[in-house]
Amino acid sequence: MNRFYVTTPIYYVNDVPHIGHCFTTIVADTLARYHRLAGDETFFLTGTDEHGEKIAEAAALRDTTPQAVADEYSQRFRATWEALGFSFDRFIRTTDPDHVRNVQAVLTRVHEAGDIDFREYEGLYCVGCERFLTDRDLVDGRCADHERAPEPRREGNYFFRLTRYREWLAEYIRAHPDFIRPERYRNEALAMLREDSGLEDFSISRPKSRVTWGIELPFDPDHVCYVWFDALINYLTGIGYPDAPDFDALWGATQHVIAKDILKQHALFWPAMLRSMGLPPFRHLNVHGYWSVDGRKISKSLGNAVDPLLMRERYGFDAFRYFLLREMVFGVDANFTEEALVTRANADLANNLGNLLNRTLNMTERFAGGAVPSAVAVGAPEAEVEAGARRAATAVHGAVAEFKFHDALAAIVAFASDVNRYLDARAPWKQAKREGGTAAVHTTLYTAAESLRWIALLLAPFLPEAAPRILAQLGLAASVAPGSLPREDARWGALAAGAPIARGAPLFPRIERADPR
Ligand code: ME8
Repeated sequence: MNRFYVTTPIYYVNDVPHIGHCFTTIVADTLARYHRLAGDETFFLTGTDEHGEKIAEAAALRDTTPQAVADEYSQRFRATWEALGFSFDRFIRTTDPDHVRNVQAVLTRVHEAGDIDFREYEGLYCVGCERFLTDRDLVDGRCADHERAPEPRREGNYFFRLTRYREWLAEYIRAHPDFIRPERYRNEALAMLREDSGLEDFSISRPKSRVTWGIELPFDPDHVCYVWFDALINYLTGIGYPDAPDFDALWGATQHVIAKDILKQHALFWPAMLRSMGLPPFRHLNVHGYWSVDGRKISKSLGNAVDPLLMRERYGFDAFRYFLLREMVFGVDANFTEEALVTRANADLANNLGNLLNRTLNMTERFAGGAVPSAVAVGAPEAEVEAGARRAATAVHGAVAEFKFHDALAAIVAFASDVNRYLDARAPWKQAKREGGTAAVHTTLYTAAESLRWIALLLAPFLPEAAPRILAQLGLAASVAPGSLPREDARWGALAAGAPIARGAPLFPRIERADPR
């Protein structure tokens, strides 16, 4: 049995879910659905990252407790993800008791391995980043990411001896070319590991005199664990580390999905921590680029973060989801505008796919009594459509394996165009007028309907609301069962003739215009 384990970053509870968090979660959800449909044993983990100074600071500003802030924002993420229909198997919180236990167990283990020691440290600290900055992180004396001046700090911290793992890790990344992908991020990780890159051990504790919101170090009750050391371990807790029966099997199938902002922690800190605690590395780290909105960086001060619930209300969540997956080349930055979403949804979903479905259903009512007809006069044009369906399946599977979701969707939509052209060329409305034309009309309509069945199944991981509705309108059971993802050698013609179609509201109505934001 193939296994598949996919994770998103756990999101900080100082922000509300926006297009960026939503995109990563859409990618993970798409992959989880894809693997479930392929029949693989699948686990999908998402959740919230709740400790650290950033949260304590937000609580102090609001005159409340960190726990109250964490509860409120974590619930907000969870409720949003549920409303959007994400199919996660666990929503983890770093305040969950099993996670707290695991972090302490890992700290003990890594400490015993001799990888933690105590040092005085002096430097410039950015609470936004939750770390000491180096010169490279500064622009005009301010943190380049958070645009705030860091604070000078001198304190005793425990350090994880990352530098001990530098050579091993560089070697591992070189020997496993797709461990970190796409390649540009692998190269970035290797650059960070170069001897002259200034790689340092990293601090894993904060003194309680300054921060109390965190997990206490098992070997020194005067310190709490640094939020990143705590957070990364969620990926283990989520699948029942250390003693769940299928932990090892799932761990070996781990696919982390993140954006480029947290590459260093995942590409360097995390594999070294795993090695220190005696676990093998995860399978792949998959890194995507950043979304900007209307050409600008998403920022709280601009208030331009796109609310996925609002997008769902305006355009339907599948249209939003389609746009994000179709527009961003995984690994490269992309820009979001509502105008582009509307243009893309109208061209691909309304005018192409939706049109193919509507005309097939209309003509089935008109020329075949409202039930899927039989294909009785199959010829070269039908064989060509069938070959197109198989090519689309091959393209989808190849693209998903490489995280090229835009290519997968392009292949499905291109196949829908081909079927539209096939319908134009066969012209059932003309075929019907010819003497004895019924067999030809029925064959044409069956071919279109069977193509739509393939399209719906291939689309199901990407558009989980629309795909079952396409199937339902074709008169098929609306559920998409595990194992139903068509491979290139799947049976063509599995759509049973005789089933009554069930035309409903148009699946992808044309969107008239983008709403002003
Ligand atoms: O970093 N474009 O949490 P976070 C694309 N708690 N993706 C974006 C994005 C954008 N503009 N903005 C955010 C943390 N993201 C830590 C993670 S994991 C052990 C701990 C997404 O709330 C993207 O997935 O800041 C990015 O990596 C993540 O949100 C950062 O979320």
